Amino acid sequence: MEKEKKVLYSGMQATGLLTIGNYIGALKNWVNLNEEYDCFFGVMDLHSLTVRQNPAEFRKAARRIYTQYVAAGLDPEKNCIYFQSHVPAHTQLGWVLDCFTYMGELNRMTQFKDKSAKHADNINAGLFTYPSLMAADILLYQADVVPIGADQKQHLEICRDIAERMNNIYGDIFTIPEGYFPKIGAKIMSLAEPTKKMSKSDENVNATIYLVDDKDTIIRKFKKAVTDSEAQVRYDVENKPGVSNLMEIYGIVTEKSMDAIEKEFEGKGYGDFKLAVGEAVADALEPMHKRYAEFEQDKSYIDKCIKDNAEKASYYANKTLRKVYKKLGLNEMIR
Ligand code: AQP
Repeated sequence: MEKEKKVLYSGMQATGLLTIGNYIGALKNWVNLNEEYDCFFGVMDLHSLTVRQNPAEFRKAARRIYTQYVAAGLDPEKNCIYFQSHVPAHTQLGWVLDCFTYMGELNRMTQFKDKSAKHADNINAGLFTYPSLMAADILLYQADVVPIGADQKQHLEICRDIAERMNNIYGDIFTIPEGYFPKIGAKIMSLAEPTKKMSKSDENVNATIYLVDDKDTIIRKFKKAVTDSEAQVRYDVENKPGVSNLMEIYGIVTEKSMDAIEKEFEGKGYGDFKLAVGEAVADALEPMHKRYAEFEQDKSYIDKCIKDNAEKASYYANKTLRKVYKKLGLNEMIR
């Protein structure tokens, strides 16, 4: 049977507070796309275990991310928003995919290299096999489209390779997913080191704008953002990475082009520019802050969504898992 709408899958790790990188590179696009597709959005709590978490903070962080998805405008009654750990099929298929993923492929992953360097005391097997669990996340829901930032491109490619490999051996098991990359904003950079990606796990709080930051904090952080000594608002990623990053952020939240921004700040200094960026970002996040506060007042709505969507996600995921097990020749359970 033809699917009525194409399926979209995406998710975020619960490794800390969401940043405007996560928002611009992912969440904002999800909100724009969610009417067009049947959507599954995961809070990827199992993936987050590849880095040591403080259990109490981790539990809160994952719940906060769930609520932020909803506060950003994703309706949990229309979109399946769930915790990865609530659907055991993820790890079950993850194991199967591990058996169809080559060490050489995993060895090439830049995220593994980056994270190994960052957590040299904890280079665990989960970090290494992260891409096959991510492939399971996507393939379980037979996703057609996966909106992601540029940093996840390599992981999506390995997912497609694994799916094609298994389809070639066993026939049609998986839909081959396509990436969806924002035209601008696919990689928002750190405010402190603009040649490095903005990340929620960055230890320098001034490098990152968190979605929970209030207006004063946002403006203060933008004022401190590293730029250059040219004092000209001009888009030139190679020679002016700091200013270009701020221009991208500003352009996305105000929907202005890079040309229009250059004209707007012609003859003005970086002080005016940074203030404008800070105000625009704070204004863009304000509706989300308000809705988030409302959900915090009454937790029962989010509780119900978490429960209902775990069942919904499990239904679809188990359907694919059963198909895979059968194709591989595993004996069915006798009930
Ligand atoms: N700086 C960014 N610019 C654009 N997109 C970004 N994403 C993350 N950072 C940026 C996109 O957000 C989605 C969720 O990412 P994730 O949480 O699964 O993992 P990540 O890419 O490793 O994100 P972080 O914030 O950098 O987390 P940590 O610090 O834990 O590694 C993805 O679609 C990602 O592309």
